[in-house]
Amino acid sequence: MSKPLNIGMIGYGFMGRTHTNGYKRVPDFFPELKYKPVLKAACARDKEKIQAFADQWGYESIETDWKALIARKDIDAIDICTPNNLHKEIAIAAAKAGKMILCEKPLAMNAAEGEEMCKAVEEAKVPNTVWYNYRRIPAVTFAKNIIDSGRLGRIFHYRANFLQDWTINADLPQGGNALWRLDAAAAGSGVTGDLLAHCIDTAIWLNGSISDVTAMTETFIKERVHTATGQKQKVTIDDACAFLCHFENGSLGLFESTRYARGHKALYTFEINGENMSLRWDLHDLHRLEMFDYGDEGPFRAWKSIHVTDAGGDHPYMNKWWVPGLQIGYEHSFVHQVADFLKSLEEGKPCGPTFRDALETQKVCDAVLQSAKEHVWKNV
Ligand code: 4PW
Repeated sequence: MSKPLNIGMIGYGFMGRTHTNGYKRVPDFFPELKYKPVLKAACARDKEKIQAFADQWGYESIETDWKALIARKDIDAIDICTPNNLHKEIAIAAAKAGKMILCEKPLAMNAAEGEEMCKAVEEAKVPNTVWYNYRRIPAVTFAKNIIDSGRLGRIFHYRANFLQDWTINADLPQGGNALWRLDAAAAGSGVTGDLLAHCIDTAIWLNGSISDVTAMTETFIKERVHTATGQKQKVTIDDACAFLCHFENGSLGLFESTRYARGHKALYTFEINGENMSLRWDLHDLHRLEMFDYGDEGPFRAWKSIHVTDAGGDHPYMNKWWVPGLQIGYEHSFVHQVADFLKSLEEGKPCGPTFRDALETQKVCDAVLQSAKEHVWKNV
């Protein structure tokens, strides 16, 4: 018999939609799970907008004050989809009220905040997870399984990119609905927390901890009009960031992210090179995992593509969807995260990345930004 898990969603933007879609799809495609998400309430300050969101997506009720949402006895789990500057306060209050928490990435504005959030969820012993969704794209999970099997041998290199071009226009304001990502007061940082954080989360998951970093950042557009004041203000986010690092396993890392790569909307790629095998992946072709296996001989010792739909049931998550050979997409990574979270509740196990896991990513982000500021190597 299914057990309802009442969701209280805070926020209604892009991520509010991706997460809600996850909650809605899970019962149909993962019917074996004991818990079933119920869209109990959606919350935001703007009553009209949150009502429209609730009506469209099927939330039973609305709140305009997140404290009132957290106080409700009929809410089991709080989903935090607000700008980053609200994550800490909401998460700590939700933990104190004994609610489970699913928090949008990055965990916090910085590691000091993240530390407080970890303490709060750990003291309250509430299940928690952070939406680093790319881990749950089947080809990425498959790469993790291959790496964990040891087939790559000693790892030498890891490199990743996350490239976009949506902020090249100097007339774009900072602050306000979709544009809070450009306002350091709301976002904490620019591409480092927004995009590189994804690359770092995946990298740590696949290749282990990062020990030290050296970075450079650039802010190409120095001033933008702030939506709240209508005045030009200094831009303090990083528009672009690149860093080198050492992993604890002795391999070298190379990461780049920007919102100024004309032509790129969401190019997330990574490559890992081991002594026996290399793997590479590209979000634009998300089912393809490219592999070079040095164990292959003669003309077969070459790059190959494994299309993570061909075997259907043999690839992570794929047997939950259609028939072998057919595709799924970006939004399914969120469905998988909901399913894994519900399964972790059944099993009484943590659902990674937990707040504690995401704090490690946050610490790397902090070290990256500090290194860029000081022009020196920084330990994580
Ligand atoms: O979390 C990231 C967002 O803030 C996403 O994965 C991609 O970049 C899509 O939008 C932004």
